Amino acid sequence: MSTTAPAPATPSAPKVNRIGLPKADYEGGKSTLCLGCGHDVITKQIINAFYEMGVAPHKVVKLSGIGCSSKTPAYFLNRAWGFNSVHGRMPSLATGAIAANPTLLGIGVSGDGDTASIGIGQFVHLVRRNVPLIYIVENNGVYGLTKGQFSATADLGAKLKNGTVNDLTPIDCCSLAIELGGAFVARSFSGDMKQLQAILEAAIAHRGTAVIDVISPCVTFNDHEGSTKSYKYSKEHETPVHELGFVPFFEETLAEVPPGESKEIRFPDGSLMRFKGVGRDYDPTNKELAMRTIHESYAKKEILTGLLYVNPTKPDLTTLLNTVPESLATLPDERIRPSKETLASIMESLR
Ligand SMILES: Cc1ncc(C[n+]2csc(CCOP(=O)(O)OP(=O)(O)O)c2C)c(N)n1
Ligand code: SF4
Ligand SMILES: [Mg+2]
Repeated sequence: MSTTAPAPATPSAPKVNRIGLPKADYEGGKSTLCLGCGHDVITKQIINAFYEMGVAPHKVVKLSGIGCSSKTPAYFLNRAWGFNSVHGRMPSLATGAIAANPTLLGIGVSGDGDTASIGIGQFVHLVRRNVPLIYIVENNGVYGLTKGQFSATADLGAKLKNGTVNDLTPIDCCSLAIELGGAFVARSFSGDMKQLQAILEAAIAHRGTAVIDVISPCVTFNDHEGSTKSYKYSKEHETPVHELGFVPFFEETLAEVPPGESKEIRFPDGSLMRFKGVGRDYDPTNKELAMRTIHESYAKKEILTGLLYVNPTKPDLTTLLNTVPESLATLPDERIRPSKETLASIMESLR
């Protein structure tokens, strides 16, 4: 019998991403949402996407309004900047934050109530201005936080648990965003994690507003028979318009969708999205086709998912305004104050 004690196991170093950070650095506080809530799955995919893309957490600003969905920025990227705004007012806050510091990558998380009801006025102007922001609508068709009343995205004929039927026309955040000039408009489903992650990674690569409407079932108030935002209904009706293969700029060779079989779109940072058609001919750069397909699909009760429309060359707000690509807080006095001579000539011009 050997008397030598076995060598103590050396703990293996944690796996890190391309900037040397472990996944734990992309996590946040423990979720307080209901067990099984779709919003928690989206949080997980946000963590995965930022980790895989190697985004430095301190270079991110995360923003939200009010709702269960709007609580979720507390559950990812602990070391990012953050602000939880008033209900429906996240877009104006995001516009200010990004205008003041365009070096930050902005991500806003909202709900269907926060976006399509109280916040609709703010949402439309954010998209119209193409503010550089990843804008996620965690869409469950109800106001989850206030106990499950219909929101403005609830489908015609959808039923609440108590039997109330929705008889108002729904607002479709994707067609609305395309109509307003949105240059990155996607829909996904929290149950389709692979597709959602590819869309989130592409949104990180995009410069401009990236609207991502994610069907995210509310297990407590809207997951029953008669709901059109339940897990069962969404699984049965999800209709991806294409298969997505995202190739980040630093991994040119890795793509699940092989080249040659697909359409390719390049983003400003050099990343690439490959689109392989599924069942129909679809061109995500054709706005009219996108609108028509969304409408036809809705009439057939399909939940159309994918990157529905993209135009990576549309100038974002900071480019349009020609603002300095630096944080205003770090600019020295001599760059933010007009000289005496300039002030004098302005005064002269006003006489
Ligand atoms: C100004 C204002 N009006 C109303 C409310 C009440 N309220 C809180 S959350 C919410 C709706 C949230 O719904 P949604 O954005 O869909 O988020 P979910 O909880 O479903 O994720 C409402 C109406 C509020 N907090 N502030
Ligand atoms: S009430 Fe609904 S939306 Fe809110 S945490 Fe629970 S399951 Fe999620
Ligand atoms: Mg909701």
